[in-house]
Amino acid sequence: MSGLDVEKIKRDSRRLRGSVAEGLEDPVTGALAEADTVITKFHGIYQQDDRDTRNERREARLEPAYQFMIRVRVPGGVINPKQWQALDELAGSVANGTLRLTTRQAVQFHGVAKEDLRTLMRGIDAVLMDSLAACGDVNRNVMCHVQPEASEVHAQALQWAQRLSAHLTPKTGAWREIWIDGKKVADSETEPEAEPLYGETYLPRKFKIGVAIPPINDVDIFSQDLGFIAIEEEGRLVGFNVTVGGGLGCTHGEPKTFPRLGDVIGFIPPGQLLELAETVVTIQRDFGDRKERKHARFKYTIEDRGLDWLRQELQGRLQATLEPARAFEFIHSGDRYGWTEAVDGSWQLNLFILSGRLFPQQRQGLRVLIDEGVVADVRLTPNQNLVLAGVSASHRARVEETLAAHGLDEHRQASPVRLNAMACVALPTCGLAMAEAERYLPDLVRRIEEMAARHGVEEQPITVRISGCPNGCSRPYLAEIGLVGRAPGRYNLYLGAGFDGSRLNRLALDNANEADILEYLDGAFAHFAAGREPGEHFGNFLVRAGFIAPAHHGRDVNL
Ligand code: SRM
Ligand code: SF4
Repeated sequence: MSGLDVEKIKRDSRRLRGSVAEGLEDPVTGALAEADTVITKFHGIYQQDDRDTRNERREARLEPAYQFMIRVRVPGGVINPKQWQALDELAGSVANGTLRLTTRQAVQFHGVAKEDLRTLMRGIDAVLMDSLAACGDVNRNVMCHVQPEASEVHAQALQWAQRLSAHLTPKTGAWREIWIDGKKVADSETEPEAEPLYGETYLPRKFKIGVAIPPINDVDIFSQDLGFIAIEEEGRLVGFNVTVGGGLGCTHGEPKTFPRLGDVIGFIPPGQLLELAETVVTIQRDFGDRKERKHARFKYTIEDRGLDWLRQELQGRLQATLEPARAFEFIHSGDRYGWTEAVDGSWQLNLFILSGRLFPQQRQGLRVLIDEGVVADVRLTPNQNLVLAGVSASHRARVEETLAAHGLDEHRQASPVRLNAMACVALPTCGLAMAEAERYLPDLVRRIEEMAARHGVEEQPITVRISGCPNGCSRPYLAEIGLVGRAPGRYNLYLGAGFDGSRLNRLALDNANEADILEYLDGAFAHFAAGREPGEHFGNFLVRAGFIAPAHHGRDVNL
């Protein structure tokens, strides 16, 4: 993929059409043309192959077992019952039987064959969902804190997240034309439709936006290209602090690439949110690096040009000026499990789903509750978990009993370490994985749980996140214990991030095997058990005690 001229492919694609429709009709291969695999990302579709069978098939002189991953966009993570039923049915009929909840509140199908792509897309379209802009060089799924019914402010913040998503979605008709109705909006003879915000080459790279509501930083606001921190005064949403330039992906051995925390640059009232977001996106469109994709994220534009430059650029383009940032405090970047009562008197239950993977038995349990009508909507959390919302008090017992019968009650008994653990997908579907992540997480967590118990700190919540490569899809550089894949069975170990998502961690062990990682962690736990202050979190302790030096800047993370 690195050899492809992505800018040219975008420009020549006639607003994201390429030859995707023709490729779907080709029965000779299960794959699409290489340039079209760039285009389909903008449609939320990734061409993959089953890496578990790759060598075997190569030896048998077969083409790789091509299959597709489809990411459905779910702004703010809210899914209604009809939509859930459709997703569930498609998972069983055209995907690999699982639904995968992601770290950005979207849903993924894995293992879909080329000939089933249209069936899947029509299935989601029928319930008013789509996958346009779930991937690609555009604004992606907009994240939002997940319990909007907890207060008026939550409900308003969710609405803003959904409006942001709608405002920044590409205007191309290609998604509908290719996947749904085949009606040509543009062909090689006619001019394609206008794409007023993005233009013909879209953004230099992906762009991510999140909305956080203090004191919970579940969306990891400092990892977003553009973040909005809701500011509440006397129970009212008065506006948002704005963060810019977060991002986590990097490449092993390339110090020019690094994770970066977003900077808070000021405050805006709610009415300026859409204009501000659009303006930031156009600044990145105009100034982001279009030559080197590894240097094309907004964080590098800011790093290279500086925040003063950004402020000036904003001033020149915006009607209004940013006010000074208001005070806020985060305490936690995870989910709050269990039942909470909403302002309307209904109840919501935050479940734990290990690595966001819903297997058939778990899907079935959720289906029972949805079909019985006891859940008003399903919400996906930014930590790969799930909230059942709008449950009446009289249905709580029924919900609990059904969940327990289907292996969905881990939130009641799992350890604090397990409840704060995440892994990216990695093998066998991710083409970029260097090591296992999702499939390794249960073993790793078990070992850390045993270790914590040996040191008498098993009641401490500690964030553990594994990514199969340095792209950091599980946000491992913001975990108190972060593992990042180097090679099969080998990881970099990072320690010392803040529990509230406001400090990056730092490299503790380079390219280590499991035994070395566990031995190192054992030492860290021994110190923690002996020296922590009441209420002190693991990452904060390791930094305070000098066990690991703090990362003052993203460039320090890999030093
Ligand atoms: Fe990611 C690429 C999975 C959240 C940084 N990510 C990928 C791909 C599509 C691999 C590829 O390009 O071929 C992975 C598909 C695996 C599969 O088989 O499903 C993949 N990323 C995921 C998900 C599903 C991980 C998960 O376990 O939940 C998350 C989907 C989010 C969504 O719904 O939109 C996911 N990815 C993230 C995050 C976390 C976040 O956004 O909060 C990050 C770090 C934040 C950031 O963007 O800086 C992230 N993914 C990347 C990168 C590195 C980008 C960079 O700036 O260098 C890549 C590689 C790339 O873009 O070239 C990547
Ligand atoms: Fe794949 Fe790497 Fe992302 Fe994991 S972190 S899903 S291995 S790209």
